[in-house]
Amino acid sequence: MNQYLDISPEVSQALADHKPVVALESTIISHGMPYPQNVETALKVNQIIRDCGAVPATVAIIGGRLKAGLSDEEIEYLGKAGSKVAKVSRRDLPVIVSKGLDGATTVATTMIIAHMAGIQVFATGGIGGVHRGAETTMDISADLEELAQTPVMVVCAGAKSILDLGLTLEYLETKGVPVIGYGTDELPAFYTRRSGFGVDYQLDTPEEIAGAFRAQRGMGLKTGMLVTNPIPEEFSMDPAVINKAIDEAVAEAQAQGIHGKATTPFLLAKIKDITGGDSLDSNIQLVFNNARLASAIAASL
Ligand code: PSU
Ligand code: MN
Repeated sequence: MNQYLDISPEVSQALADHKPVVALESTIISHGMPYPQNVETALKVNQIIRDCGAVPATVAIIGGRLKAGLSDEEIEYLGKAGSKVAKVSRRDLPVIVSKGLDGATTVATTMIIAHMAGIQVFATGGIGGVHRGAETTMDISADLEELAQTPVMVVCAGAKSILDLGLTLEYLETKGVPVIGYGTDELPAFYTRRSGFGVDYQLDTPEEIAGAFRAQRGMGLKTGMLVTNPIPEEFSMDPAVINKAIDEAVAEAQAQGIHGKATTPFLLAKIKDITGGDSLDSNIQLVFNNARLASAIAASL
C-alpha cells in the first residue's frame, strides 16, 4: 500500500470483503457549503450510503496523511475550519503532505486518493470545468485532467453554469472521458435538470453504467468516467432565477479580480447569498441523490 495513505478500518474491511464502497470529497464540506449545513450534509450522505448497503469513504488530508474514510469528528473539524483549511488539488499535494498539513480534497485529489485506495466509485455534487472566459484566463479545472488520467467513476449532477458547459464537454471529448447521462440525453446543469447540451450516452440503469465502467477497465483504458445524474424534479430550481444569480456572481468575481483556486468557492458562496439559501437546499438534495446512485453502481460492480 502507498506509504502516505491511511485507509480507515471500516473501508479497509469493506474493500477486502469486496463490498461496495463510495468515495466522497471534502472540499464540498470545507469550501462548498457553509457550516453547519456542510457537516450535517456530509454525515447524512454517509448514512444514506450505509442505508443503501455500501460503505462511505470521505477523503481528506489530515496532518499530511492521505485519508480514505474519515471519522465523524474529522468531518466536523473540516466543516468548522471551512476555508481556513487548504483546498488541495493535484498540484498542492507534494507541499501539503511533506509539511504535514491538513487539506480538503477537490474532485481531482479525491479521485487520486480513491484510486490509491482501490475505490472505483466517487459521488459528489458538481465538478470543476472550463470557466466562462477561459479563452483569455485559461481557467480550466484540474478535475478535467484528472478524469482524463485516473480510472475512477465520478457521479455528479453535471456542472454549474458558472462554467462554460459547452467548452467543458469539448474538453472532456478531447481527453477521451465518457460523459454518461443517467436517464437523460442532456447534461444536467446542477440546479436544473437540463442544460441544452447533449451527453455522449444515455444509460438508464446502474447495471448498464457498471457494465460500461467494467468494459473501460477490461480494455485497460486509463481514463475516468463522468456520470451525470439530474437533480430530482421536486428540488430543481427555476432556471431564470438561478441563471440570473449565476450571472451576477460571475460579474462580481470579475469586478473583484477573483482568480485561481479562489474562483469556484467565491462563486458558490455568492450564489448562495443571492438566492437566499434556496440554492443550498437544492445543492444538498442533489448530493443525496448522487450518493444513492453511486451506491447502486458500486453494488453492481
Ligand atoms: N463545484 C460545485 N461544488 C464544489 C466544487 C465545485 O458545485 O464544491 C468544488 C469541488 O471540490 C471541485 C472544485 O473539485 O470545487 C473545483 O475547483 P476549481 O474550479 O478551482 O478546480
Ligand atoms: Mn480554476
